[in-house]
Amino acid sequence: MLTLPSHPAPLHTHFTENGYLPLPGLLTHEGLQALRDESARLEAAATRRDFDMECMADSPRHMTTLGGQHIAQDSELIGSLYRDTELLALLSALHGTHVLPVQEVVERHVLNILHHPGDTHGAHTDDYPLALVLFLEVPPGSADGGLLEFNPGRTDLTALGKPGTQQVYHHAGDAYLLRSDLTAHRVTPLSRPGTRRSVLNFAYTAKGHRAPVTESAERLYA
Ligand SMILES: O=C(O)CCC(=O)C(=O)O
Ligand SMILES: [Fe+2]
Repeated sequence: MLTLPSHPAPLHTHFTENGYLPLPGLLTHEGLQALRDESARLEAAATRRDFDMECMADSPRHMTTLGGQHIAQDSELIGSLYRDTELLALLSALHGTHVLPVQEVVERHVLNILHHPGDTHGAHTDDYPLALVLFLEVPPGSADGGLLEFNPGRTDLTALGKPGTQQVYHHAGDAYLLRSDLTAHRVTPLSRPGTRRSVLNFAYTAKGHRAPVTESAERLYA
């Protein structure tokens, strides 16, 4: 299912310095295929969302989502990948401290699908400190939108688009790890009809981390 990097130490340094770490090819070919099949099956229960998120500076949400409660009930595959011992060990090595699964079910693991022109996951920070995002489907090229945009070390949403902002394209089967509670981030709008971008977002926490403080997950996934 996964091809784990064999030398995490330099990656830990990179992650600590940038708050973002690309993990190209984290999913094996078979793993990607299995998760694509699973998400295609689960998508029937997903919900269309079109609104502005008040608690995140009214940034737009135009996307189809499936919350963690559905995934926990209906997907043994995703539930067990989320708790995979080797994956947790890798994340702990990358973060430099013991990483824990999130207890709260709604935002523990979610499926986000952008599939219409203009679809976007607007600016926000996450409730939990770590987001592992797994790419299942992506637009053909970086000109088609669906890029991860973030500004390292900046929590204020107004930092997006300002100097230091990065935009990153990922391929299907890639993943990235983001220090998502302390890094303002968004997904740029899809620009072309007929393209899809679907990801699984696995949220993780660490000992002593505070409980979620925003309503954003309830609004997007409940
Ligand atoms: O789709 C992405 O790359 C980011 C997802 C995200 O930020 C989230 O689900 O909180
Ligand atoms: Fe996020």
